[in-house]
Amino acid sequence: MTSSADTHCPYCALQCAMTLTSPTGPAPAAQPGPVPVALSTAPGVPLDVQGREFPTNRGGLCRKGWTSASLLNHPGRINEPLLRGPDGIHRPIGWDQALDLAATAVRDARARYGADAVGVFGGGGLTNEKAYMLGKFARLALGTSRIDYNGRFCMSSAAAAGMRAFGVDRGLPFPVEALDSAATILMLGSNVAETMPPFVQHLKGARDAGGLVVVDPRRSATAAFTADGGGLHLQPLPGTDLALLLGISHVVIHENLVDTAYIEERTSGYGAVVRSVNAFWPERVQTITGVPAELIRETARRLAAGAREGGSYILTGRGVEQHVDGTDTATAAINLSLLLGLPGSAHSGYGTLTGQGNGQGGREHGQKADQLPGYRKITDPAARAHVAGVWGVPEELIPGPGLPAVQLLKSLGKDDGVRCLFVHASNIVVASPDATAVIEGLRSLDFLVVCDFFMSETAAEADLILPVLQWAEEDGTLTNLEGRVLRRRPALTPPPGARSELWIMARLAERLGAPSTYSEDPETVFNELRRASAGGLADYSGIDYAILDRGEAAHWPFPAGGTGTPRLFRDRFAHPDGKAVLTPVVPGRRRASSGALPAAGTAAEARPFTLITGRLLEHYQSGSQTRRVAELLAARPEARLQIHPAAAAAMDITDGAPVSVANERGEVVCRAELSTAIRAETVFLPFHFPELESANRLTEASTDPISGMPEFKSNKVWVRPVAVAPAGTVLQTMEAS
Ligand SMILES: Nc1nc2c(c(=O)[nH]1)N[C@H]1C(S)=C(S)[C@@H](COP(=O)(O)OP(=O)(O)OC[C@H]3O[C@@H](n4cnc5c(=O)[nH]c(N)nc54)[C@H](O)[C@@H]3O)O[C@H]1N2
Ligand SMILES: Nc1nc2c(c(=O)[nH]1)N[C@H]1C(S)=C(S)[C@@H](COP(=O)(O)OP(=O)(O)OC[C@H]3O[C@@H](n4cnc5c(=O)[nH]c(N)nc54)[C@H](O)[C@@H]3O)O[C@H]1N2
Ligand code: SF4
Ligand SMILES: [Mo]
Repeated sequence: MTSSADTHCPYCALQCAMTLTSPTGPAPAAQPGPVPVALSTAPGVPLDVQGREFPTNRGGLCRKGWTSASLLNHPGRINEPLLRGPDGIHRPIGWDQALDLAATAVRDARARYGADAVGVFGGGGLTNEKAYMLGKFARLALGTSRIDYNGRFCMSSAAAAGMRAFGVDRGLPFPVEALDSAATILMLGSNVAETMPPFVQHLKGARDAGGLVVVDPRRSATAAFTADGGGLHLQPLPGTDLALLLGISHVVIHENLVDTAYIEERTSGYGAVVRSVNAFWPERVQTITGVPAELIRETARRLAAGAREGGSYILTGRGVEQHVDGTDTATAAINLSLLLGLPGSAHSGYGTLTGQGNGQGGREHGQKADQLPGYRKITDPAARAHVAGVWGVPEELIPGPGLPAVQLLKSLGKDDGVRCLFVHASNIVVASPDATAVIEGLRSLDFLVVCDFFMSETAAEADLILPVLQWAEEDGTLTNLEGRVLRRRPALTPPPGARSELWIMARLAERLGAPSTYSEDPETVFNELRRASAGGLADYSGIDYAILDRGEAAHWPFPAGGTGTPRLFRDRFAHPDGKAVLTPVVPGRRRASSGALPAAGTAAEARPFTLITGRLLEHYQSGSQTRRVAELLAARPEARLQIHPAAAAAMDITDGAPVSVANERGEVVCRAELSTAIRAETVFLPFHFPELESANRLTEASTDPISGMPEFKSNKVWVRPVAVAPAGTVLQTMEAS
C-alpha cells in the first residue's frame, strides 16, 4: 500500500506544487511531533515525486524538482552534531555538549570584543518562521546587529529599486497567470527556460503573438525560445542594460508613446526623467550596448502597442540586477514601465523574478541587516516600538542596523569585526563574491557554527556543524515569487539525530538567558510573526495555517479581518501620496576597467574577456544539494567555460580543452565549451562548482552603493589555454573515475 503527501519543491521561488508518494507504505502509526507525517522511506529508495496542479507550475516540474526527494535519505546526510578537533577532523558529539559549546563561544566573543562580534548569515531558503526567528534570535538572544543573508546577493537591487519607486517590494505584484494573455513581455537578464522551466508556459502566449523580447548577452535557452513566434533577442554587452533601457525610454518619449494621463495622475518626477533620458537616443545607445537602434525602436513600439491592447509586462532577473549599478538599472526598467503606464494596470505590469524558495518571505521578516518583521525599517522608531511590544522587551534592547552581506563577510576575523559566526542555509564559500577572501575570513574566526544537512564547502570549514531538517521533514510557510504565502507540511519523520532550527534557536536562547520567548512550534512562531508584521508593508496578520491548508490564495498584504492582495497598485502605490516615484538614473557608476591583470608569466598568451556568471538547468546555487543528486551530477559533472568559437580559435582552444580563467583575485581551471550562443568578447561560467572550478574566485566584492549587491555579472578576466589541469581538480577526479 502506498500513501502520499502534498507539498512544494525545496528549491526555487516558483514553489512548484508536488505530491510525494512513499513506495514503502505509510509511516508507522505512532509518530512524534505535532503534525502526523504520512510517509516512510527506506535507505536508497527515494520517495516518488509527481507534479501537482498549482498556478505557477500547472503540474509541471523541472529536473531538479523531479529528483529532489532523493536527497531526503541520502547517505551523505549529517545525522549528528560534529565538532572539529585540533587535527581538523570533525567528530560526532552530543546535542547538549554542542549547544553548550556554541553558547560558550557566543559568551566569549561578546565578553572579549562586544556584542557585535557575533554574527549571523541567513538564507532565502529558510521558511518564514525560521527567517523571522533568526532575526529575533540574533537581535535579542545574541544581542547583535550583525545579521544579513544571501538574499543580498540575489534580490537586493530589484528590492531597493522597488522600494524607491513604489514604496513596497513584492517580486511580482500580480499573479503569475496574468502573464499568460499578455501581448508583449520584455524579459531582461532572466533565463527562466533553465532557472524556472515550468514558468515558460506563462510566456507562451506572448511568444506565439511575436511579443516576447529577451535581453541577454547570451543566446540563452530563453532567448532561443523567442525565435518561433517572431519575438526579439537583444544581445547587449554585459552591464550595459541601463543605457539600453534609457534608449527604449527615449523612443517612448520621442515617439509620443508615453501614457500622459497615467504619468499625471499616478507618478511624480517625470520631468527629471525626461531630461535624463534625452542624451540616450537609439543610435548613441547602439554604440554603447551593441544593440541595433532599430531593435531598440521596435522594442519600444511593441511595448507601447501591448500597453494599449492585450497587456505589456516588463520583467527583470539577476542578469541586470547583479551589478554595481543594479539598483539604477532596475530603476530604469521601472521608469520605462511607468512611462508606459504598466504598474497597477489591470492587464500590464512590472515585476522581478524572485530566486530562492522563500526569496520573497525571507526578505520581509528580519534577517536583513536593516530590517524588522513586516518589512519594517529597523531605524524607524514606530517600527521598533511595535516589534518591541510584540517581543515584550524594551525598545533599546533591539540593536540598530548591521552590515550588508559583503561588508559582514569582509569583517570576519577582523579586530572590530565578527569573530563568531552562525551560518544558516547558505554555502558562502562557493556563493560569495571574491570567495578566496571569504574562505580566509572564515578561517580567521574564533568560532564558526554551520547549520546544514550536508557537508557543504562552508560546513567543512566549521568548528561546529549542527544537523538540521530538510524541507519534507518540517512544517512552515514560504512566500513564492508572486507574494503568495503557502504552507509546506512535514511528510516524513526526520533522522533521529537532526533537529529543527527553531528547536536549536530555542535551546541556545535558553542557555544564553535571552529575553522574550522562542517557540519551536512553527505555527506558534507564525502566529507571532503575524502580530509582528501587522500594519507593516508585508502584513501577514490575516493569514493563518487553516487558510493555507484550504489552499486559498494568500498574497500579502493580508491584514487581519481583510483579504489577500493578488494584484498590488490598482488604486495607489505605497508612498504616502499614493504616487510612484520616477528617479532619474544614468550610467556612470561602473568603472571602465576593473584593472585586472593576467597572472605573472602568462601575459603573452592570455586574452581579456568579460566574465558572466550564472546558472545551469541541472544545478541549484552553490550545488551543495544538486551535486549530490547522481542524475544531475552525471548530466553536468563539472564547470565549463562557455566561449565563442572565433575567440577560442584565436587562442587554439578546442572544445573540451582545459583553460585557465584568471584575474587579480584568482584563477579557475576548467574545460572550454565552444558555443556561438555567446558574444565574442564575453565568456560564461556557472557558479555551482567548488574549488578550482569556483567562478567566485574571480568575482569582485565591490557593491552597489544602494543595495549592497556585488558585481556577479561582469568581471574582467584573462583566458588562456593550459596543457593539463593542475592536480587535485574536479576535472582530473572525473577523468580518473
Ligand atoms: N537551475 C537553477 N535554477 C535556479 C537557480 C539555480 O541556481 N539553478 N537559482 C534560483 C535563484 S536563487 C535565482 S536568483 C534565479 C536566477 O535566475 P536567472 O536570473 O534566470 O539566472 P542567471 O543565470 O543568474 O542569469 C540570467 C541571465 O542573465 C544573463 N546576463 C548576465 N549578464 C547580463 C547583463 O549584463 N545583462 C543582461 N541583460 N543579461 C545578463 C545571463 O547570460 C543569464 O542567461 O534562479 C532560480 N532558479
Ligand atoms: N558568481 C555568482 N555567484 C552567485 C550568484 C551568481 O549569479 N553568480 N547568485 C547569487 C544568488 S542569486 C544566490 S540566491 C546565492 C545562493 O547561494 P547559497 O547561499 O550558497 O545557496 P545554496 O547553495 O542554496 O545554499 C544553501 C545551503 O544551505 C543548505 N540548506 C538548504 N535548506 C536549508 C535550511 O532550511 N536550513 C539550513 N540551515 N540549511 C539549509 C543547503 O544544503 C546548502 O548547503 O548565490 C549567489 N552567488
Ligand atoms: S522550477 Fe523551481 S520550484 Fe519548480 S521544480 Fe524546478 S526547482 Fe522546483
Ligand atoms: Mo538567488
